Amino acid sequence: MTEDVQVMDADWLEFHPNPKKPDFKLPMGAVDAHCHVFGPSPEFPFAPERKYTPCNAGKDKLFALRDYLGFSRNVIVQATCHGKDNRAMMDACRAAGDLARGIASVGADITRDEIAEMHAAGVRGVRFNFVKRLVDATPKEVFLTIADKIKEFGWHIVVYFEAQDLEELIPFLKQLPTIIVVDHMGRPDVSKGVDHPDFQRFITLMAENENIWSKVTCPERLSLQGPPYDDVVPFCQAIVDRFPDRVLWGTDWPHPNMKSHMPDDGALVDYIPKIARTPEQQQKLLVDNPMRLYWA
Ligand code: 0GY
Repeated sequence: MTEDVQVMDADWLEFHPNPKKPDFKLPMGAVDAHCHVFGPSPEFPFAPERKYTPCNAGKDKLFALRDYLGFSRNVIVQATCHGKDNRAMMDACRAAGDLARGIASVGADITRDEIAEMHAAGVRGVRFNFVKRLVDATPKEVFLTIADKIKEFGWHIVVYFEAQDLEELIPFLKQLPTIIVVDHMGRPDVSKGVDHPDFQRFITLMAENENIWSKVTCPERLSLQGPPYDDVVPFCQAIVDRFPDRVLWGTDWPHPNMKSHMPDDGALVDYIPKIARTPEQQQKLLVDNPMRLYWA
């Protein structure tokens, strides 16, 4: 096999082919603030150091889903299968005009000119990934060097980690000089319940650090019960109720590395009023917060 034919992993689950039309009517200007593009690999090859080879899921399909579900904008997060090659993400941002922003993955050698070029394309942050099955470990000094370089552009830092790693990460997170957005609520173990010290550690972290935001995303990844993911609702509610001005929501399309099932993106939209129960909370979660962070 040559590298220009990048066949998806044998156990790869493709995104839902025909999601339902959501019953929940999104507020005008809603932002899908966590989604990805994969390739398409003939144009944008996956990175040699990737830990998985996905199906192709390019910008055209993402924008079609955006329109179908009723979103106005996307925040496209660099997926690890593209490593630090941000071309597919930046191409999607440019193609969307002002309707998409991006989160990049970069190295400590990134230059001011390269950051400026990314900014012009719509990038507004970098992602630091601590999930061992997705990336090789990066020294904290490297991340601190990157943080120092991007802060003058007003960018923020998205962090992805798993609940068991939070305690060790807290001193590092407190060193970061920008807004920090935590992916998927720090991936709580929902079998332990909202009151467990592990999840309360995350709540306390947000309470004590006003620069820390959370995506209340990915019930399909966190749920032990499966659809309709009711076991994840209390976790999302706890964060939305307490920190309504620091939460974001996204589909996570095309849902990398889902093994149990592939969520219906329309059903995920219908989940929103379960976790943000008032129109005021929904407006902040879906419009005001992402617009302030990505489009101000
Ligand atoms: C997510 C979750 C995952 C993958 C990635 O960049 C990625 O590869 O983010 C995952 O496998 O948990 O947020 O899409």
